Amino acid sequence: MIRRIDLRGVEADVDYRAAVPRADFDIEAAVPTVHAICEEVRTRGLDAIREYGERFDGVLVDDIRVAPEALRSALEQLDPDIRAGLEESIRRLRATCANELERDAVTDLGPGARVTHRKVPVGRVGLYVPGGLAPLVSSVLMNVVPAQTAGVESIALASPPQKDFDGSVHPTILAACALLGVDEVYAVGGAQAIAMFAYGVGPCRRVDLVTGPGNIFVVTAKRILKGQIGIDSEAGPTEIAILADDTADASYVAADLISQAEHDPLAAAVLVTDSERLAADVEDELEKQVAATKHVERITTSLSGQQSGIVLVRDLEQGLEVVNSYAAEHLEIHTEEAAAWAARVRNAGAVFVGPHAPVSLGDYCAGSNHVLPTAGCACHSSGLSVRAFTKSVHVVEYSREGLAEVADHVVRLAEAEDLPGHGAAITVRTAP
Ligand code: HSO
Ligand code: ZN
Repeated sequence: MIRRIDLRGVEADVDYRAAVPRADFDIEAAVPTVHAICEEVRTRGLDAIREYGERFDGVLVDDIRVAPEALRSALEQLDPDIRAGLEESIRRLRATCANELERDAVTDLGPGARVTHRKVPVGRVGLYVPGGLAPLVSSVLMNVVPAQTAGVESIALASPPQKDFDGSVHPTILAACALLGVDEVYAVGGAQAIAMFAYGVGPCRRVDLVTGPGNIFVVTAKRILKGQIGIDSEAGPTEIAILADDTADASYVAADLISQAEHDPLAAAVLVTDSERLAADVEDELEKQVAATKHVERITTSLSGQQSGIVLVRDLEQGLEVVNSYAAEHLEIHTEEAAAWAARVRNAGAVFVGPHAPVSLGDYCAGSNHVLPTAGCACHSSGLSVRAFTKSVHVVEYSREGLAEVADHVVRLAEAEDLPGHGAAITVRTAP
């Protein structure tokens, strides 16, 4: 079901990314189609949005903005156990987010010379919540809570219209919005939702920043419209990598690989281990556990795809190199001294340390965020956090004395760049 990739004989300094490839998630190939969708939305507005809803989601939506009563009644009808779960998740997320808030950094550089690095929330954000293979209600919380904690004033949320719910957004997603006090919700999915946010269409004003995961259309639209709007990382198909030694419990490892394979036939599940025994036991466990789970087909496709595998390494040092170059969305560490290995991880969207911190805990209730960079982007990008919804501005305050102190340096540097006008803007103030 899952292939083995033996890297034990491979010398250092190789590009391990090539040895453990991702699934085909070809954003560039989708650009022409998605570009056309964005242009239609830009030029034809609501009509285009409604037509794409009919074509891609199978339902013609009358009013794309969800009515306030629909939000209220979704919350009233929410199963109390699900509500309790959402509330616990919100409580934990709020606690970590509150702790992430950054203060302004004020630096005094001498008398009358101050620079403040001021943290400012983004004004208006558009949050995307997928509704495809599963309505990801937890993603509502993962987007909204950090945005609210950052102090974002205006939050709009879009999720695909559901045929089974009269073209509205899935009721559990609506209930979560109501629970969080988000009242601007649109039944719009895919690339058209991102274009709506970027251009401002019908009842939806343009936003400054779009965040949230999505399918190839959503991710491609984010790439095309980046610049027009800010985006978080490009979150593609889910990935889990596990670094494990002989002490790992094969039933835990297999369950965790399956948990993320469950998302998507393109999801990647990668075990990196120096233990033949563990590799064999995980293979047996996968056979057993997959047969007993619900979404067998999707999971089997994911686990048997080129993007998944059991990678055999000489030792954990080589394993660490592999996981650092792979830069997984989620990385679990099941080894002795797991925290010490985790501390040496540079590239991962989130790291889960030891046998009792599975990714699915992080998906719902750990207090961490589950909107994370995929496709190796963890080597340069971060997952959602309060910081993703915050900009910073340098505020420069100098007095005449403060300016005089540094004036000669500025003038000389300006001369060196043959920009005497720059220097003159200093001397006009400081010349006696
Ligand atoms: N593992 C997904 C998030 C998710 N899981 C939502 C369940 N619901 C991507 O990080
Ligand atoms: Zn998940």
